[in-house]
Amino acid sequence: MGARLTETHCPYCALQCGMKLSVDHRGVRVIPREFPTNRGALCQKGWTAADLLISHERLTSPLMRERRNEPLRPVSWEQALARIASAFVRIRERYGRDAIGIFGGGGLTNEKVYALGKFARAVLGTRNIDYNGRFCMSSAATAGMMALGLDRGLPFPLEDIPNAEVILLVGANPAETMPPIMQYFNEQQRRGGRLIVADPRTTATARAADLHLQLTPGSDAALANGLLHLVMAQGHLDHEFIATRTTGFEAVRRIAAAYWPERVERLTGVPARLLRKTAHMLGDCRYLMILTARGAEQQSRSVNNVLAFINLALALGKVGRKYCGWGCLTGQGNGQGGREHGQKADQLPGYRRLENPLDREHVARIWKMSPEQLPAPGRSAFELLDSIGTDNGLRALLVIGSNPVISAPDSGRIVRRLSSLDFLAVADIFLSETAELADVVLPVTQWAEEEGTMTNLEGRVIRRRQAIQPPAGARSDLQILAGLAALLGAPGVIADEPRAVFDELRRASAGGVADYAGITYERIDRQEGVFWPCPDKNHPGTPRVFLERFATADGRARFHPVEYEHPAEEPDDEYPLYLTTGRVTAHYQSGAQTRRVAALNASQPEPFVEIHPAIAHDLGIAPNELVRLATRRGAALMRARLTETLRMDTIFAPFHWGEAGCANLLTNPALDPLSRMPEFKVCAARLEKLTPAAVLPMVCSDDRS
Ligand SMILES: Nc1nc2c(c(=O)[nH]1)N[C@H]1C(S)=C(S)[C@@H](COP(=O)(O)OP(=O)(O)OC[C@H]3O[C@@H](n4cnc5c(=O)[nH]c(N)nc54)[C@H](O)[C@@H]3O)O[C@H]1N2
Ligand SMILES: Nc1nc2c(c(=O)[nH]1)N[C@H]1C(S)=C(S)[C@@H](COP(=O)(O)OP(=O)(O)OC[C@H]3O[C@@H](n4cnc5c(=O)[nH]c(N)nc54)[C@H](O)[C@@H]3O)O[C@H]1N2
Ligand code: SF4
Ligand SMILES: [Mo]
Repeated sequence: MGARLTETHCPYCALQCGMKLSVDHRGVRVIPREFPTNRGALCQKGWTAADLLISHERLTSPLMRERRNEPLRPVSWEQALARIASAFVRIRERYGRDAIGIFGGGGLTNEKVYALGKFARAVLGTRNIDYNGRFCMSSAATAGMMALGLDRGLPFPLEDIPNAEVILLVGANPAETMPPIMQYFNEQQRRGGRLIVADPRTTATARAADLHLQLTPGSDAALANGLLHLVMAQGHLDHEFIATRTTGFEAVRRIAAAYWPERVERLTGVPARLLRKTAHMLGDCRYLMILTARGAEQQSRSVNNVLAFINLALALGKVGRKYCGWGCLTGQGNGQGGREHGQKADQLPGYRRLENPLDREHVARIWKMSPEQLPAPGRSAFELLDSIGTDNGLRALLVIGSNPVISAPDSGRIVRRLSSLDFLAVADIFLSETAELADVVLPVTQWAEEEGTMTNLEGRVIRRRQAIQPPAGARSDLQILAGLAALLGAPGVIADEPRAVFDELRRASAGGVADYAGITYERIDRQEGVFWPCPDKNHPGTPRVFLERFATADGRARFHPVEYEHPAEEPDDEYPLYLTTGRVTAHYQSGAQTRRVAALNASQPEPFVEIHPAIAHDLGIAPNELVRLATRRGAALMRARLTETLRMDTIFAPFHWGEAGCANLLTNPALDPLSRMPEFKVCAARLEKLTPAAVLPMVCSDDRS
């Protein structure tokens, strides 16, 4: 018998590369496919994704423990769900509805995200639901809404990228985080375009660029304002665009006037000569794109960072025009859809707002409840977890699609918080580090075992299709939520079938900012995805937004005056280095999935820190030596990798590992005042050589402090 082929998408990042799964008697195999995003290419993670489906570490039975410190034991689904429902009821009676929290994820399908938001508000009645997108692109989303009135990561499809004459990538390392996307940048350069990269490290992306601005961590707003100062001085402002399509430039102009190149060189470490050259490139071209990612966006002043770059693009008249614009490279598989349909603390489906009376009314009608019954906005992701154990804090938590023990900032504190919950339930594919702390663990079906929709980094809604049967014992997230709703006295409120949920989502989003009303599974199949907004069945979808008007009330984009402010923590005598964190190609996020894929583990087997050889030499650190990193939050042990790709004042650690090598033991949970994004990208650290006597007990201990 021949192999059965199913067209679907990679389970990991927001590029959502098209792939086929081939299933026959020998097993499941990944075959790349032509899709308008990846055009037949895949990264290492995509190629090996089928290993997730056959992993022997897969959870196939619910697990439960009666008391903390007892081991988790397999139980029936009935026992596990009944335990969760009774814990929720008990805690709700004793401490009120808001003592129950939900923590979701940007990798969940649109259907799951929608159901999760509805489950929190309409079944549990809690205001406390948030998700890991707060740790991801929430600052770009906030800035995009403020300046342009709409948060669609990219305002254009990827196919437009090669047409840009100049592209400025800020804090983005797509060569390692989305390798197939590099085709577009390469093509842009082949056509004579220029690529400029702003990153404290000489990454693979920076090496591919025409110019590399190796800025000081945390100095992005100074860089943007400095470039604005220069394009003004060089006479590159688009006065007509500013007058007809924007408001608020005057205040921004006054601020930029004070960012003269020599001052900006001091703040950013980028030579004034390079700043001038960059400004000329930006100012002289017809088609300019400025794209930001986590480097600029994961800081305690990151909404300002993004606004400052949007100001620059607006001043040059390069937003809302063909082959131009500011965009954010969204990261998680459904990082875009995951932020639109209601798992965020302040949000209802269709990017509606919980604080808006008309939005409440619309969604309450679909949910067959009164608007008064809808709770108010709740706490943001870090604040939600950090409230555990405080007065009026969380007592019970359901985590679904995230692994915050590894990925939340100041993770030592988060582990202590989670351990002090009255009740923790985790739904996952694997026994993640967060699931290890749970009272009940629910095994879920994964990508190729279920259906649903995802919205990729372009705003293109695509289909995840089922290729194989799930293992006996696993249930889908939707089935879990539907089952819990029934036990909690709300049978039928959550549908357990993806198409039914999607139809409800379409109605709930109709007329909203992220309008999916005209999108159906069948249309997605016919069109290779449909771009939102798509308000009705005859509407073609919207690959390019803002061409005629911005999504603000008056149709104009808004400048926002932004000053550079220091990061919350800077190097000093005690902690003399900048520590920044990020990713390597082989691992995905908390590593819960990719650390279980043999080929990926072989390529990146253990936690490491990158150090400039000169710094290592001063400290007597040899290549590949185990070193101790310390910050005001805690300490971690990592393998030293010496490399000249770093600035002398900066070290870099990926965050894909747990235990003693967890980078988030070190990171600073200082939050952006508007987006509540933590400062993952900047904190002050000290590097210590280990004495031989110190190494052994530290490696063996399970100490997370
Ligand atoms: N291999 C792999 N790919 C992934 C993921 C993964 O975990 N692994 N995750 C996906 C997700 S969810 C996301 S959000 C994306 C993230 O994708 P990216 O944003 O490309 O990845 P990061 O490595 O987090 O950060 C990008 C760069 O920011 C730089 N940086 C650090 N500090 C600063 C600073 O102060 N200013 C500036 N301008 N730059 C700075 C870092 O050196 C780094 O090279 O990747 C997606 N793709
Ligand atoms: N220091 C530092 N920390 C960071 C970052 C950084 O750059 N530096 N980046 C931040 C960013 S951008 C992000 S996005 C976060 C991500 O951090 P996490 O939220 O921890 O991301 P994942 O590792 O993808 O976690 C997803 C979990 O859900 C499980 N899972 C996958 N699919 C499903 C599903 O369909 N249903 C259910 N129930 N479970 C599923 C996976 O097995 C995994 O355990 O980390 C943040 N943390
Ligand atoms: S780039 Fe992203 S979507 Fe594409 S194969 Fe790699 S992880 Fe998967
Ligand atoms: Mo992310």
